[in-house]
Amino acid sequence: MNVVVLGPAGSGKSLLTCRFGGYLLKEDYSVKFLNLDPGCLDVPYHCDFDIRERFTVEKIMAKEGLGPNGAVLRAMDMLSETKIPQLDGDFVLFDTPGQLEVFAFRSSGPKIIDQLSDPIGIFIIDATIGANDLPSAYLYSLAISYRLGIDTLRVVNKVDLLNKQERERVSKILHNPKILEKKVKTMGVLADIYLPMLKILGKVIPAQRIPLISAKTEEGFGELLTILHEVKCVCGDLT
Ligand SMILES: Nc1nc2c(ncn2[C@@H]2O[C@H](COP(=O)(O)OP(=O)(O)O)[C@@H](O)[C@H]2O)c(=O)[nH]1
Ligand SMILES: [Mg+2]
Repeated sequence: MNVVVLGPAGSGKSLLTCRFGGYLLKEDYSVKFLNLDPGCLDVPYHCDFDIRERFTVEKIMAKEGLGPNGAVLRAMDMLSETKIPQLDGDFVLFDTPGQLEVFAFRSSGPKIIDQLSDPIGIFIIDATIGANDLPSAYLYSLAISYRLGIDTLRVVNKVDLLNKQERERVSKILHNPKILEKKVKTMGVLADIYLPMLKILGKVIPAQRIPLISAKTEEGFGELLTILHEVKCVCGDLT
């Protein structure tokens, strides 16, 4: 199964790749790890393929006299021309570039995803964004999945950083996003857009299982594995 780990910078893509891969190995699956982030200094797992052996953002900066943003753009264009090796494994995990928006909204993301057979995305929502902003993170995940053309399940990561009340609030909103209605109403003219959107999310989000996980403590990994199996092995339905 080709699993592409997606999420904003710092949401925990690399740590989740490392720890969830380790968890799968302990469960006796064969696992391959691929790092597609040319900008990272280090990854916490042993790579079976590492894009940094071909190019890095740092070297591009030095060689082409570019600043960090220019070099990231250049690196993403180079990534789009890269042939990804086809590796065998029960789970082939792809850790993606730190700057998700550059990966997704330039050609590299869609071109990489196109090379993978039957991929599934795991989109990380960082729990520290706060419960009230879960809908915005969810909408962002939809935009990314749409752009990349990949079926994606969502996880809320870093729940170890939430206290009991915050965790309950996250669970509550995932079960019923419409409880945010009062907050949205205070947002002025854009409420005309947000309110109908919240109604749709109120139907869509509770129908999905969005596990609360921690890449640090490995909480929720069992549930994540179950969902992956259900999505890819049984019915292809994300609910
Ligand atoms: N407490 C906590 N920290 C996490 C978790 N997942 C990632 N981190 C930390 O968040 C930071 C960014 O993680 P990283 O995997 O590099 O994010 P990436 O940019 O998405 O690859 C690192 O300091 C991680 O140790 C988690 O579940 N809990
Ligand atoms: Mg990373």
